[in-house]
Amino acid sequence: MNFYIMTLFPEMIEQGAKNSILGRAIDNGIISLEAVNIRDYTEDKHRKVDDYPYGGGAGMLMQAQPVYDCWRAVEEKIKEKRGSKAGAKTRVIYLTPQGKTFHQEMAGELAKEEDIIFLCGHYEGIDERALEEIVTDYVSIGDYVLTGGELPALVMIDAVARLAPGVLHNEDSAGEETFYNDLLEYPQYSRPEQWHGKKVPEVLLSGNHKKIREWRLEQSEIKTQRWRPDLYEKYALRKKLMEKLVKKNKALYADMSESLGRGRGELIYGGEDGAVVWDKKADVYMLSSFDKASAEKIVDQIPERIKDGQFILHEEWLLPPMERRFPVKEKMMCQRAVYNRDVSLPRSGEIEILQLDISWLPVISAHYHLGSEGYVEERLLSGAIFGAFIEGKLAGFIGEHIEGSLGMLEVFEEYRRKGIAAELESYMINLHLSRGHLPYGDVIVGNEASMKLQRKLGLKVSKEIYCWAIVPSDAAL
Ligand code: 6GU
Repeated sequence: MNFYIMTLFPEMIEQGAKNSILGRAIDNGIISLEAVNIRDYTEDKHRKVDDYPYGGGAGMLMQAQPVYDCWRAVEEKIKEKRGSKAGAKTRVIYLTPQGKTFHQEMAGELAKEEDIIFLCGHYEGIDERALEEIVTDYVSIGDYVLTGGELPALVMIDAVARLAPGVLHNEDSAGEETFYNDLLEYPQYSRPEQWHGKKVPEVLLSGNHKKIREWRLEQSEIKTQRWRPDLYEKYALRKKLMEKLVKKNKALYADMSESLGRGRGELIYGGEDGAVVWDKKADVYMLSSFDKASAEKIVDQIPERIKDGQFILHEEWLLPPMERRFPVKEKMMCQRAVYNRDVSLPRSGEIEILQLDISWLPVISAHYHLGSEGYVEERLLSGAIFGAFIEGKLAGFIGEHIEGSLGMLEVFEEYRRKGIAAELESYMINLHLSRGHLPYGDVIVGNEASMKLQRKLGLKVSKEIYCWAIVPSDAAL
């Protein structure tokens, strides 16, 4: 990930970024940062970059020419580096108190970019004509006025860079923290066990991970309610719906409650008559209409701009209004299997199960037919596919789907009837339990082999049938 900062004060950027974790990530080559001096591009013989605003008013304005030429040079550099891979125009973020307020989700969005250009203003602003030609995003870091865009650029770079893979060593640590779930972080303690007469809470010394998780959640809730009632309100709404879904039908609605509970689902609508959850990571809409009369209204909760995608319809009566609005191309009828207990499943120990890396792409793609090669590639890169090895040879694999369900199970012909599928699934169930997740999977109606396996491992299979509805993007044209 590469950051380019157009500024009149390059040392300020360099000084600000060279220490701490950000500095380490730069040294390790995980991210790169280049401060470009706008003044180097002025055509003025006195190296002047500002002038009085037409029409009068306080202060000076940065002129269009040096800003524009500086941007051209940066763009040129990026194009050269990308070569034939040149894609869409590089995002150019203008730091200004008039911009949209920066937040965690925006950081997540920007972390997907390969290159980002920041434009730091000074004086009273920049000539509008240059902004019109180069800026893609106007961003502020809060409702107060600073003397320039350098500190805001550093703030944004810090927040975005730490989300890039490999910047934080513990892959999990970017997920489970403040704002991830509309909850503030729980309090933390390190040695010594007693300090200033205060003891570390007993539960943290217990070694009981379930109890610790529960205590931390409770502390987060208390803290959020006290200090950020605005966030707490959002959280409480979601929690209430989750509890309702679990009470109504834990198996059928496991996808929705888990998406919300794992902090990846956004509650688009939640009422007495149904709910719509958007799983941000998988970009899947999950719909539920508790009574037939509300079906139309529930489908209407899907934002207007959505023209295609994947939808999980939990009740059959959602299908007619869905098909009136979207050209549904494919319907996959499923039943839900959930593992309701919190005890791990036993493992034989004879079969080795390992996370598969990207080098397995050809093998997995050749055997997995319910998704594209691109999907398998994404899953492998996310570390979501695991293989069973017998005498060092891959005998089969299992995965976690992008929306969080267990699946992609396949045992190669010559290794069947040896209990490998059960081993793989037990492994995944235990893994999900250790993360505090409810293990669940989708079983395609009529897949008796899978049904039998689920029951054997103690999963409960819903009698209700739900529908995966797929609306391909070209059908929208
Ligand atoms: Cl992005 N720029 C300036 N100058 N002041 C700010 C800001 C940006 N965000 C908050 N205050």
